Amino acid sequence: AGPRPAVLVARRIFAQTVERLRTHFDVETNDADDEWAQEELIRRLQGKAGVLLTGTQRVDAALLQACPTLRIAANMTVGYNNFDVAAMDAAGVVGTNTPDVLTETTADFGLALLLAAARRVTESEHYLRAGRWTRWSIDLFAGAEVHGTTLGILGMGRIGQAIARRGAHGFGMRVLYHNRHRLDAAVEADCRATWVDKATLLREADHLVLVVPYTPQNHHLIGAAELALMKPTAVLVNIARGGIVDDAALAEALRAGRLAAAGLDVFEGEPRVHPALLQVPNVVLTPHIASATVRTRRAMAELAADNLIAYLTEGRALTPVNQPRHPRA
Ligand code: 8YV
Repeated sequence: AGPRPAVLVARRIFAQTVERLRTHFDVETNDADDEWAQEELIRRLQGKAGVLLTGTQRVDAALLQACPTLRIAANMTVGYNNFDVAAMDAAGVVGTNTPDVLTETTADFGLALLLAAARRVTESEHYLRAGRWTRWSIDLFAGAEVHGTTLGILGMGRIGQAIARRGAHGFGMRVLYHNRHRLDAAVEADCRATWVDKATLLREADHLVLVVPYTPQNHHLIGAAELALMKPTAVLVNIARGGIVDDAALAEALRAGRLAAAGLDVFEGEPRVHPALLQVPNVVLTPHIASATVRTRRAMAELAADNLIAYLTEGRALTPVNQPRHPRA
């Protein structure tokens, strides 16, 4: 056997996971809670065969060219819009993500945001904390109904399906979805979900949850024109990626009462949040935590590490997003 491969853990993760990586590799870590600048990442990647990322740093042609020893980039995320997959294929570098382990946890949070926004949970809590609750009132924080309404889901992958099952089976909702591909009849039956075109989905949904991957085609998939199709009583939830929604247009629709409320876990240009969103009361804002339970974040880190170990010791990644024809040796 040759020397142990070297890997880079580009963000602070769990010590236990790093220890496991150290049993196989020479490991360099980033123990600060800040992301390295791209040039710094490239500098640290010199001589490394693998990298563990948290889904924000770009793996593009420039990085791949500047890091000729890199063979695998393991995201601890299910979304991998930080990967230029075509460039990785061309360079012979494998990318991996962490599907399945976060599906149910993330779906739970989609429902949490929908319920919180519809039932004005955070808005009313701020009112209470501010000492403004002095009496019962018949329409105090009267919100939108959730159970028994029509749930729209845009993007019907694993998480979309898990949300559909919660809506249909738990809340007695009628579920409509739009996806590039229709699901198999058996999956549709299990989710009790019906495929419709995008405009019908926007028009008919009482509430709409976004769970599509972020691709160039999905940039501002929900902008002013799409918001105008939605019911003014609707709640919009985004647990997918910032950039799928035009945040300025959404803030304006919320301000003008053209949409009842929104629940947002992801933002264009996060961790910055569009200042207009901070000004409207009828939006629940959370800092990209839909997958953040103790158990799920551990499972994500472990799966990312398992991908590095499996690929660099046995040549076979567990959950690859691409299959380069000529992998780097
Ligand atoms: C993570 C995510 O919060 O999986 C994804 O696509 O966006 C999230 O689960 C995050 O990027 C942690 O690595």
